[in-house]
Amino acid sequence: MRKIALALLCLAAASCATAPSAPPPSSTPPPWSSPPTAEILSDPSRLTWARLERMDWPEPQTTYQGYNARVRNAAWGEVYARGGVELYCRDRFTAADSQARRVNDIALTLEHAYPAIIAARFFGFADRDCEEQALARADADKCLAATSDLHNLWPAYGPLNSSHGDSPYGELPGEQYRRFTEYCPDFERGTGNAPDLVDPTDAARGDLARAILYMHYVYGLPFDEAVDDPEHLLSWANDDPVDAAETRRENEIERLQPGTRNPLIGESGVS
Ligand SMILES: [Ca+2]
Ligand SMILES: [Ca+2]
Repeated sequence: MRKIALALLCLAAASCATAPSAPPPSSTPPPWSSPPTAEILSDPSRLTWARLERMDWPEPQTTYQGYNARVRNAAWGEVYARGGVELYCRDRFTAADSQARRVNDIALTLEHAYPAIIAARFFGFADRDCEEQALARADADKCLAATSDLHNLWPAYGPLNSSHGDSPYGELPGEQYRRFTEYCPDFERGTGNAPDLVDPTDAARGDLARAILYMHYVYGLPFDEAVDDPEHLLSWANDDPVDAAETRRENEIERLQPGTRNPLIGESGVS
């Protein structure tokens, strides 16, 4: 800017002829330089692995011991007592739907974001009820706590829950893998030669990412079977920030599982 101003002054004043000459104009733009890394990392709204590592993660929950009727009743009768949002299709359901565990004539089930069988195998069991020990180093307490932690349980239509099964989440190219389109606008499931992945709709991605990150940092569960690329968890959490429904859900879970608030969902009681 100063050089331009000086040049303009020089046009009007011959005395400038003796001033140090500016470098000759060049058609080559200056080399592009990236913004300082510190600037990116200081953005408090963006998650990074470094920030996740530094977070104050809770201890495993001790309210529920295994994925049984008690935790299912807590989910439908407490967390979703006033209704909620179906995970994959984002349909709202009412308190009555929650009680009936059915909406739009489709069964509502509880989906484990981090598949229960994969968590159980990690803790040394062959079944998701953590009963059939498969490894000498089996940890029944962790297995029961992880498979019944409410943070990992989401209301989902039964057929979509079954379709996810224990396949990893990921991103599928294009939109040709949409399934259940008669009632669900954007549930993508790789079939045939496509990767064996479930690609959740944008509004569900952050919810799932925050749940899977919680399961990793609280229970030590590895990412590799839950998501095809852990970097998706960062971008999904960043691109689908916490909303009022997710905060309400977290407040209920914190009430039922004291001391286990997911630090990715803000301060206790703050929306
Ligand atoms: Ca896609
Ligand atoms: Ca969301």
